Amino acid sequence: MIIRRLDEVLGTEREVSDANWNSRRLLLAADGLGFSLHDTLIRAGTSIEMQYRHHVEAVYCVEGRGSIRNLEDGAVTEIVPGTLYALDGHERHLLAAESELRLVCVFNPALTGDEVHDADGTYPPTGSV
Ligand code: 9YT
Repeated sequence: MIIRRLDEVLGTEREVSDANWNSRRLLLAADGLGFSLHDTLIRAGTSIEMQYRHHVEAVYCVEGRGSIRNLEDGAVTEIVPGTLYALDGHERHLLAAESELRLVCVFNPALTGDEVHDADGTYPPTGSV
C-alpha cells in the first residue's frame, strides 16, 4: 500500500509547474499502478489549449470555476466543483479558469514525472522523456 500526503510532494520533483498550472503528482509511473494521479491548480484567468495525443485523462474539479471547450465540436461545458470530464477520444480542448481551479487529474498511461506541454499542448508518449 502506498500512503502519500500532498505536503510530502510539495517542493520535490513531483511538483511540476508551467506558466498556467502547478501539478502535484501524487502517483507516477514508478509507483506501478498503471495511471498517474495529480492534484493540479490552474491559475485564475488563464486559458490552456491542450490535446493529449498519447494519453487519456480524467479530470475532476474539487475547487474553483471555469469551463472546457471541446475544440472538435465546439461544445462548452461549465466546470464547478463536482464536475468530471474525461478525454477518452484525445480531444483537442480549451480549459479556461475563471477562478483558480483545483483539479484531480488521472492519466493513463501514467506520466513518468517531469512532463510539461509541448507547443501543441501535449505530453510525449510515456517512456520518451
Ligand atoms: C487539466 C490539465 O490537463 N491541466 C494541465 C496539467 C496536467 N493535468 C497535469 O500534468 O497535472
